[in-house]
Amino acid sequence: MNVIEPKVIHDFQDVIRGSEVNTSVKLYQDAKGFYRTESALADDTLMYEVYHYTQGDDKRAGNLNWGLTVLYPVLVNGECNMTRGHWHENRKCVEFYFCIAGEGLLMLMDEDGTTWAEKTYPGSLHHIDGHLAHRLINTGEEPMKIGACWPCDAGHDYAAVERQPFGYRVYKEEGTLRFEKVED
Ligand code: PAN
Ligand code: ZN
Repeated sequence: MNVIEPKVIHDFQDVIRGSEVNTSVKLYQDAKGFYRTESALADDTLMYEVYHYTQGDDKRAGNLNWGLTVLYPVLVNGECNMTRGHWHENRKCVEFYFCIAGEGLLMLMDEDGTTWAEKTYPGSLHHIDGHLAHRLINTGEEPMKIGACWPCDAGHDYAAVERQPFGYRVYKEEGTLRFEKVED
């Protein structure tokens, strides 16, 4: 029997490594529109990184992506750093998130705009139904690392979240979280 090395290493102390791992980086200049106000943060401030890996056809139904988001502890005029947030284009596609490091919130929104959040901390596991928009928010003091597994044919529907934004914004003021309701 031939025994070979794995193609990919998900080092929980670090990131996902392997020659076929894709990495994307979100800087403040790409993320300005997510926040209620613009801040004086440098345009090249690193907000988050996304690593993802699959093997074979990355659109084939039944195939899976494995991923990692590293969301840095940045405040934008007091508003906690967050991912852009999306529904899956294919609303049938579920996703698992699990927290490896840091602490924060997984904000969820149904198609009526009802918004709530699950706490994330090391070991927390989150099943995200296909009809829920999802966004990560770092409320802590260290990089938040969230692993994920989702179907390759899920797609990302960002436009729907622009039409119907998440119902709350999350601020951290003198160490205390404040949730601000977004008015329609
Ligand atoms: C994740 C997200 C990742 C970045 O891999 O894509 O956390 O969030 P945005 O895509 O909203 O910027 C996922 O949920 N994939 O389906
Ligand atoms: Zn997703």
